[in-house]
Amino acid sequence: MESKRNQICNDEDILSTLEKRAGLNLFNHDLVEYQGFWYPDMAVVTRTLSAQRQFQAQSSDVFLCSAPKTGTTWLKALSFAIVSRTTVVDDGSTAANPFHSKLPHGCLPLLEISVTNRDPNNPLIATHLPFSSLPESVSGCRIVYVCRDPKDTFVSMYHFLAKLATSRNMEPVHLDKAFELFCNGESFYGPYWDHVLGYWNASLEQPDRILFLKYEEMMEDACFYTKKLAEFMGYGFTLEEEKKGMVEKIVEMCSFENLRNLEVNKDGKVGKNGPWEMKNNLFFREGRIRDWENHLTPDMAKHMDFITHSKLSGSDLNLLYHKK
Ligand code: PAP
Repeated sequence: MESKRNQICNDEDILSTLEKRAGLNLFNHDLVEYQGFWYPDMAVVTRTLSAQRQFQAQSSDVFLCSAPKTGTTWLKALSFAIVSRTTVVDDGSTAANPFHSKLPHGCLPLLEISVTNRDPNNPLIATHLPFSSLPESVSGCRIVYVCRDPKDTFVSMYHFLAKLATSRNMEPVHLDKAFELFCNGESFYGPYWDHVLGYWNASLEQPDRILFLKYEEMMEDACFYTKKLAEFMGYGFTLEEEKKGMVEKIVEMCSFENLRNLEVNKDGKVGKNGPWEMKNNLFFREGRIRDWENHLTPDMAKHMDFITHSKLSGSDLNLLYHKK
């Protein structure tokens, strides 16, 4: 009892000293710095701290990890469709397919928001937490990480936040200001490069446990990466399933075009009536590689590439996508 009370006091002390700063964030909230990264608000930090203290992962759990705007929605959809393919794909009916009633985000829990009431048949848990802040018990579980060229990640984040602000009658951040903040690492779950490097380095140390994916490579060969993802998660396709076109069906079902055009993703909302309520259609914009060419000046692109080269120097990770 005494030690619990001490821990609560200790946690309150930790939380009260955290730095807050205006940055590139949801609903123009101040960012909160925790363990070297910027969090969207104090409530998320509080829940992260409590997950770090209490969350007990099962060895069969699979963590889907990403910085925001790097392909999270797609990775969630593919992974969920893979593990529940008997209902999602085989059944074929709209009623059995959760993608017709919710955004892929609603199909699995988010570690730093809610992991209570888990479906025992679903081993998937998503998180935007950086590798270094994952709860201790995750160290025995498989992790899939997806990343994306920083320029496209930024452009996607900028549009998402601008639309979100407008939907709440708030002033959207200006592109130049947003660019400066992102480059300084002052964006939610940023610095982006540190987030990627944490998982990259861990994947080099533990390649059997951490699958490191790139959005652009997945876009170029979605079937190949869907098979790879399924095998990694322990849900590999049988020859029979492959012959029946199961891989292609999953790729098609989870494609940008298909998900974007579902009624629920045109009109529905996620986090209904809560502080984070958002329209599902915000998660589907262009779904393309190199859309940054339409939004960044050549100087901006050069500047961000320079940061990427500097931040990643010494690692052999190439985050910049070049057309084949
Ligand atoms: P989140 O972190 O808020 O969940 P996330 O899904 O990581 O966002 O990123 C959104 C991007 O993925 C958007 O990119 P864009 O702004 O450049 O268009 C979105 O369009 C894209 N996206 C969403 N669903 C898919 C999909 N099924 N296939 C490919 N890209 C997708």
